[in-house]
Amino acid sequence: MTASSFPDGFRWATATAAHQIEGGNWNSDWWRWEHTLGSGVAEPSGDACDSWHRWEDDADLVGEMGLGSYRFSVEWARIEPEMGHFSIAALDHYRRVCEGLRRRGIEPVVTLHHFTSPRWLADRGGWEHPETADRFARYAERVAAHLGDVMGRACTINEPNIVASIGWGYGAFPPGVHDWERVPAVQEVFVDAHRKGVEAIRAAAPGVPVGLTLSMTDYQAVDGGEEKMTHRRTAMEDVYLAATAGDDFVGVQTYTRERFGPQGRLPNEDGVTVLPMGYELWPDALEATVRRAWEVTGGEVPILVTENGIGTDDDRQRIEFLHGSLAGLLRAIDDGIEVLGYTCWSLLDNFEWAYGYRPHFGLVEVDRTTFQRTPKPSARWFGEVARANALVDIP
Ligand code: GCO
Repeated sequence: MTASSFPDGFRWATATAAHQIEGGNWNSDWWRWEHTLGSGVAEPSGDACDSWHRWEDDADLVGEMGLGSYRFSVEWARIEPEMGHFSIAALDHYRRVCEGLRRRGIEPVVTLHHFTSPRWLADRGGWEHPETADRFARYAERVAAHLGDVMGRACTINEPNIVASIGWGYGAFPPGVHDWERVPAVQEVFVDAHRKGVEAIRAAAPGVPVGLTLSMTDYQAVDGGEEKMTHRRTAMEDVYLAATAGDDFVGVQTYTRERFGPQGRLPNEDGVTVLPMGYELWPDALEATVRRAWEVTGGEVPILVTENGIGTDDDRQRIEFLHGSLAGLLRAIDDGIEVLGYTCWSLLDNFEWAYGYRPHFGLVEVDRTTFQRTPKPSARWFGEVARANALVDIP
């Protein structure tokens, strides 16, 4: 019988990312991409949730839910607006955010790169240029030196596999390249940057746990789809999981499953609910990816679930999804897998990249003109789970 309680010290968190909530991130490659004809982005990020100014409201919301951690990202385009020129004012801003969280008893989990890059970096080849790894390490060193004594945990790069595949394969993220042949070189730069980033952070902020966060999908083979599934999974995940050796944790970020037949990816299965972003409602995916990450890393790297959630207007569906994901996570923990914590994506309804503001992943609703935050019933339920450190029944 699987326990309903989570291990002592289990970290309950929610997450956001700078570009998706702060507003006015005009010096980034994403801002330029959003205003590029033909990029396919539904709408520009604009003011987002105005969290650059309203971050204390966000910190209060996290505290009121009783969560012990808050994962957010710092924006490279603000911290190093021109190559080699660092903004102390921007670094001080993020230091105030970390201090404000700690005053509320919340551990700051800081992501250094969450999809967006400074325009000057993109103009120099971005993540396809080998030099970017060293430029990232220099940036990471400055952030760790400024925030090392106030940040609780550092995530180097968020979902490099997504940036590489969507930016250089599908062409739906900047730089909008449609050439899968170029993706492996981008992967290599990301892996090199992560390793150098870990080294830089450990040197400047000794003792701060550091890891990579990776988008992982419950890849399933049906009717002879093993070869196609394995090919996709290896390219999307194993390259990066191998790069986490020696890290303090690996951040697993899971949303759904994908099925593969002999010809490749299969359409969604008949009868399975499809979410507004076009993929299946599949709460069991998290258990599958946590088990796989543990297996591929040989049980050497503790797991931290750094994103899990759904974009939906049906908040009860959100609660049911979270409940299902957490039930699966308990089964994995019950089997001896070391899971340090769970992070619900997202604190706020926010800018969902190419989809704009349409998908609602937030535990908290945000009025697009007044920026008023309103917690949803799922925020209350998730707060009960965190306080109980156990899986609470669905109301
Ligand atoms: C990602 C990003 C988040 C997304 C979330 C919902 O994993 O793609 O980290 O920025 O908003 O995943 O799609």
